[in-house]
Amino acid sequence: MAPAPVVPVLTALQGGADGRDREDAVTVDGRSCGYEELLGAAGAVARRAAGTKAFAVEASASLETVAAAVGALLAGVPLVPVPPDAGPAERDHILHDSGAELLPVDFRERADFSGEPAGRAALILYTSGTTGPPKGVVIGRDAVAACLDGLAAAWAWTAEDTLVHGLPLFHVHGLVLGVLGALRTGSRLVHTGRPAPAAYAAAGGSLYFGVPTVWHRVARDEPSARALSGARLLVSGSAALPAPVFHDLAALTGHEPVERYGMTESLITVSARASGPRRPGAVGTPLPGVTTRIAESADGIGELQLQGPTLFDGYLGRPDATAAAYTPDGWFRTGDIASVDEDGTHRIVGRASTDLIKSGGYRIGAGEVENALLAHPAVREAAVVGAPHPDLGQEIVAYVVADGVGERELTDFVAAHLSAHKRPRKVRFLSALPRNAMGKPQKRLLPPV
Ligand code: MLC
Ligand code: AMP
Repeated sequence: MAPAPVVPVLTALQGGADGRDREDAVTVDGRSCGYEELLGAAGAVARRAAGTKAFAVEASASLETVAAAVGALLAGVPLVPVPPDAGPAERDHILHDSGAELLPVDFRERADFSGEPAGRAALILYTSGTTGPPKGVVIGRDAVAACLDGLAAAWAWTAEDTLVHGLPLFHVHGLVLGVLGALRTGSRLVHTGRPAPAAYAAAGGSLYFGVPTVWHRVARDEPSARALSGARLLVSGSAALPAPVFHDLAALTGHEPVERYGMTESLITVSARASGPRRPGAVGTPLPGVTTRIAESADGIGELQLQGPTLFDGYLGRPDATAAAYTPDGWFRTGDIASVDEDGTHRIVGRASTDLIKSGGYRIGAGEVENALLAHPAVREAAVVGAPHPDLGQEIVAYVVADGVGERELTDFVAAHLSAHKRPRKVRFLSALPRNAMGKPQKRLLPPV
């Protein structure tokens, strides 16, 4: 039997949508291009990537990163986006683990790539677990297509929209939803470089994406928030949107934000609808094709588990970790604790492990930061936690046992080794970590921040 054809992902970009005539179909950090130009630049990337098993790019917020993502899909070779501020430890791990070579992208290059896509994997995104270095999450083209079609239906997202956001282009939110989503639906894209409230206000979009930290900052900047009243839909995700931010946004912009829930491994699986109720603290109902269940719950609260077309293909080279992510009867274990209201509305109430921290919408493994701290010669012991924070959701706090080193030096050390957003925001020095009789550190016995 002939293999099934590889699914097209960027249907609007490649299908002759109206965007073809628009010189500013895609704007990133002040630079714009039309669809023809983008396809030409991506064609040049695809030619260079063809024949490799994966390729990496420095995923700055730029047209180059957009061309790389499109080029990867044209060639059918997975893209490995490297956070531009990744320090040597993180960068070496990503490149070594994926086997991808860093490809320089020159947006002025043009080529017409007419080959068929070679394979089904679209992206390999590195994401943190509770311990150890980040794992490569292999995301298929079919999963991306299914997710984006589900979201387009949920949010009435069409080529009439102008999508605005300023999120990083090395995670699902900014790259899959924020770039590939625009190129599949045909909506104009304005990426603001950074997700600053004033830049959101100036962009004049209809559809806005942000993580809760961004929405918190918008809500505190009244003129910018009021400028969003002409939009159609404000969408929040990647972490829990605090209820006060929901209410402030509604009051200032006239729009109750739509909240949706997802993960790198599952893409977006649950969302409130443009046409339906939006409730603070709730993430809506499953997207088309997604089935959810709450595990092991007497009180209706337990781990959220999933099945559906948007799930990942596995952790790269880690069949053990991939198998462990599923229950024996084949459900993906999100690690998030949730409940479901009588009408099917899902609420995410926490995480099973406190060692997975969400700060500013970034997922950060406590173990990864602990290992970075322990690499400093003055540090003897380290325990890292996420402490509640009004703007970041959680802030990274490190408790260390160390001699002759200050807070700033340790913070900079982690920022330089891993990346800036993984740095502790606070460091507390202890004479010893609290441990149980077995000698295991007891994070719940750490002193308050
Ligand atoms: C500060 N900086 C340092 C530093 N201290 N640099 C090096 N060493 C130090 N010690 C610099 C930073 O590099 C940065 O520079 C600047 O100071 C501010 O850094 P920051 O404090 O870390 O940024 P902040 O303003 O707090 O960031 C907030 C934020 C960011 C919201 C902009 O957290 C963000 O972009 N979050 C989005 C995360 C995201 O997209 N998650 C989606 C995951 S996908 P400079 O020059 O850069 O300003 C997912 C699936 C789903 O979850 O459901 O969506
Ligand atoms: P990441 O792999 O970076 O995409 O992080 C996924 C995690 O982000 C999930 O497991 C959740 O803990 C969290 N998350 C994403 N969206 C939401 C949301 N709307 N509400 C609460 N948590 C969320």
